[in-house]
Amino acid sequence: MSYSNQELLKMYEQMQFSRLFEEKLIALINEGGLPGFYHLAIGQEAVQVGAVSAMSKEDYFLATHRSHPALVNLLDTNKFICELLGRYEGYNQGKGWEHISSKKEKVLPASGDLGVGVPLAVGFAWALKAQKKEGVVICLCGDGATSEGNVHEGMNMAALFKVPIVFLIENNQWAISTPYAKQTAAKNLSTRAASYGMTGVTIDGNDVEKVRETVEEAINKARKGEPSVIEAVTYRWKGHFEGEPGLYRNPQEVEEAMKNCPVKKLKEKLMAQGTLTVDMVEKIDQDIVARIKAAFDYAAKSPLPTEEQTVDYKMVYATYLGGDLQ
Ligand SMILES: Cc1ncc(C[n+]2csc(CCOP(=O)(O)OP(=O)(O)O)c2C)c(N)n1
Ligand SMILES: [Mg+2]
Repeated sequence: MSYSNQELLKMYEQMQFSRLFEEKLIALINEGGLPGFYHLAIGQEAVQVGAVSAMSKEDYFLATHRSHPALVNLLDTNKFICELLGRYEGYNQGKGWEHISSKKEKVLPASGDLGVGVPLAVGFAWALKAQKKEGVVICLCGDGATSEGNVHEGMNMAALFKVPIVFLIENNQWAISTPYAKQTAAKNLSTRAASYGMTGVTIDGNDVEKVRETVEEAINKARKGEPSVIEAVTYRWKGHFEGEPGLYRNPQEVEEAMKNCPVKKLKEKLMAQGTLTVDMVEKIDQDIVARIKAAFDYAAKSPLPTEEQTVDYKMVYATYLGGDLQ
């Protein structure tokens, strides 16, 4: 499958948006201006951007704790940054950055409980089928999460009940300090699909076009009641969360992986074919930085929750409805 220059440029911009957004988070964390834990996906942008660009308006995305590349591109930037800064206008009224969901933008809530997102996504996809809706759920899941029982039960049910779902396993080769080889004897994770009666494929997760093409095919199959598994292999450049030094791994391994940057790869291809110029690269970066700054400025002026709003917990129990409850 080949994509138009316009589509390729859009994928480049979406990956770069995530990269610059996460670099802004790093700067804020280093300044001491951002408390909490931020699981960055720098170096992994192609997996989620490839998936998001394959989705159509009816489709849903189930996030994990490491989902900025998808979320920054699916959600409203102002409302997203409002949540980051704990503002009432944020998706969860300032109560939970990592569990953002939105009915409007079709983003299903990530769970801090590893692997729990999978049965949740399967249930959601099953509901879409029961309601005879067109949508497919893209269910993101880390390599570490695939060792959780919930994931197996969810995949088994999905295949049995033929629900419209695509399991996208983002194999960044680490689950906190556990390397892939120490958590499973399986050579790759797509082989798991066969045991549930699904098809599975392992692809280069740093090739955004390949991810998009594979997810598009899987979405088409899922719409016909054929769920499947995609393992997209990439690498986590940063610590498990920003600031975690990653002393358990060899710096040379990280350096080696960083040579395979998905954003740089697409940029070089587009420059070589004349679709992207140095001036355009600069302009894209300037526009993204301005967009991020505008959202932070907006959020900084947006009110914090009042004392009463802070203890109004209905949002916590109805995460999927997000701000729509208001
Ligand atoms: C049930 C459960 N066990 C353990 C944890 C702690 N934990 C949080 S993230 C994580 C590793 C996740 O690895 P992976 O699924 O590969 O995602 P990645 O962080 O690499 O994106 C673990 C063990 C948890 N949140 N929930
Ligand atoms: Mg992982």
